[in-house]
Amino acid sequence: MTQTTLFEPYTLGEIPLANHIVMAPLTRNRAVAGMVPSPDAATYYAQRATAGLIIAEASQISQQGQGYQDTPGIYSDAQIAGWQAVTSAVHAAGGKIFLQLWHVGRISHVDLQKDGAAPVAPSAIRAEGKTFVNNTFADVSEPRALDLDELPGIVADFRKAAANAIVAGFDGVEVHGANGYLLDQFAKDGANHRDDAYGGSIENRARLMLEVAAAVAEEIGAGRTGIRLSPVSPANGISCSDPQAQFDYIVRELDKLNLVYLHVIEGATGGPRDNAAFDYAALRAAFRNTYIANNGFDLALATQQIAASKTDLVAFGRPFIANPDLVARLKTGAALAEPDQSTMYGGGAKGYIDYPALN
Ligand code: 8OZ
Repeated sequence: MTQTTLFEPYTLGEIPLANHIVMAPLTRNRAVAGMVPSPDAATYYAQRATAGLIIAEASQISQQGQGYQDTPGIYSDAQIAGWQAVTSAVHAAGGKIFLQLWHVGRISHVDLQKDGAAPVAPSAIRAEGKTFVNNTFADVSEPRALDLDELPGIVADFRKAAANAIVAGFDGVEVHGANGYLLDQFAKDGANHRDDAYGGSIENRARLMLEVAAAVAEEIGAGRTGIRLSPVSPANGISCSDPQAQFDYIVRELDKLNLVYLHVIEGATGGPRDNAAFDYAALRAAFRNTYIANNGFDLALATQQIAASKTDLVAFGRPFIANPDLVARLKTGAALAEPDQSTMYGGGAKGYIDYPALN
């Protein structure tokens, strides 16, 4: 096997990481009443604290930003307290942990919204897609277009959520700009047909994402602010006619903010990696700080991409579900366990905190 730096320490901005392995954010739908992270979440994340960095699951910045049943929030005091238990457990285990900040936009359902309101989106275009609500999969609801004067409130919600995450003890936050959720909906013309300052041109479609990134970085520091993008992923029914030009621009602008990392889902979320031609090296070259690559990595690909300087860190998602000690297993070449699909989303401790580590 080629030499790998995967298991060596790395410094993310000013944050020392034990290795180059990141646990990607994974939606697990186990929040308890009030969308508070479950007490089991502290155990679950602490079990995985040998990752150099954990990025905790997407957490809504407001009730409006919720799109699935039982996903945790980061807008109430009870949610902050719930997350405090998680960050303490991870820090006690020697790990580092960021929180992913999420607004789903049109990928939601009236039954999750205040007073049964329509979910919000750049334009009133319903996505082809499903959400999980009322214990079943359901078509997402017809959204309404956000008014121009509502956008500052969304930026403010992200800003407040970032401040809350720091109060909860997180080492930083990741802005969810990927997978067909609100910020990706604004960025991509398949979902954004606006004719105001937030639609049309590349600059206009990028505006909301860049305003959010700037506000979060101003609030908690650029050294604690990362962002996740998925330029060519069709996840959640999103499409873009000009992803290279759009994301080259976005990343050039993000670089000006000096964000600590750029986390990119390369290809289609969950695979394949080569669904569309895209020059990820151009994004990496435009960004001075840490690049985190994600999607379908195994040890060989991670080793090869780091050696070829295509990425700084590698984020593994699914493999962390059934392998709490993924880092040790990769290091020793031990076999990886396969996750049970039926306990992936929702439920209790089973399929969550009962996957054993190897001794
Ligand atoms: C799986 C199920 C629900 C949401 C994403 C936050 O794709 C998610 C998600 C993943 O980014």
